[in-house]
This record gives sequence, structure tokens and C-alpha cells, in this order.
Amino acid sequence: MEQTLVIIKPDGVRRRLVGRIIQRFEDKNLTIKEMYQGVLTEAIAQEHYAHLKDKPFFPNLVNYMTSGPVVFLLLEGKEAITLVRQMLGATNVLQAIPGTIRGDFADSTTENIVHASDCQENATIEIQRFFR
Ligand code: IDP
Ligand code: MG
Repeated sequence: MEQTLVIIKPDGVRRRLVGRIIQRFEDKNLTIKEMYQGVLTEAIAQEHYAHLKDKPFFPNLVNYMTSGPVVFLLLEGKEAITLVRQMLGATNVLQAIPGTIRGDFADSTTENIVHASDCQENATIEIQRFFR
């Protein structure tokens, strides 16, 4: 079993997509180990996206991520990290294919509804960051 960290981003909460997104993970037989709603501080958003700090869209990304409540999910399942990334769809809005969460709901590369850990190392760090 593997654990991964998902964030339903502020646009996902604002657009009232929380239930439908969680439904998809449950439909795929992933277990919700822990879950809560909260607001990212600017400092935590900057830390979470530190790998992008030199990108031109970084200030915009931090503003967006701190613009309202988000929902944190600690999901567990077989190959959960790779599986959940597949379920999210590509980062680029035009490459997120229908059937994925981003492919079905996102109309922007920045405001793209969901985050999920992209590898074991980051899953460990992100679970620690938001659940420990
Ligand atoms: P990921 O969320 O699919 O892992 P990352 O490259 O880690 O993608 O980027 C983190 C977040 O930064 C994305 O989910 C998106 O919100 C935003 N982002 C990434 N690339 C771009 C871009 O080219 N333009 C605008 N926003 C972007
Ligand atoms: Mg990423």
C-alpha cells in the first residue's frame, strides 16, 4: 500500500466540486485515511511550490493557492501515487484529457482544481507538511 497527498485547490472548493472529486477517488477504491479543510498561508504555499519559485507565474500561483479554503486528503491504495496522478490529468490544460479531473473540470493551467504528490519522496514530504 502507498499513501499520497491530494489538495483540492481553492477553485475546486469554490466551484463546489469537492464531493465529485472525492467520489472519483472512492470509486477507484482508494481509502481516505485523513481529510480536513484549511487555508494555505503564503509561507506554506511558497514552500510547497518552491521548485517553481523562478517561474514567471509563481506570484500568481501563490496568490491563487492562498485565495480561499482548500481540502487536504491523505489517500491510501495500491500504487496510489502514480494512480492518483493519472486521475488528475496533465498540468497543461490543453493536454489534460477528458476523463481526468483536470480534463473534465479545469479551463486553466494555473487554476487546475487539484494537486497530488508526484513521487514517493515528495509524497513523504507533503504528508509530513500537511498531516503531521
Ligand atoms: P502539477 O500540479 O501537475 O504537479 P507542477 O509543474 O508541479 O504541476 O506545477 C504546480 C502548479 O503550478 C500547477 O498545478 C499549476 O497550478 C501551476 N502551473 C504549472 N505550470 C504552469 C504554467 O506553465 N503556467 C501557469 N501555471 C502553471
Ligand atoms: Mg507538481
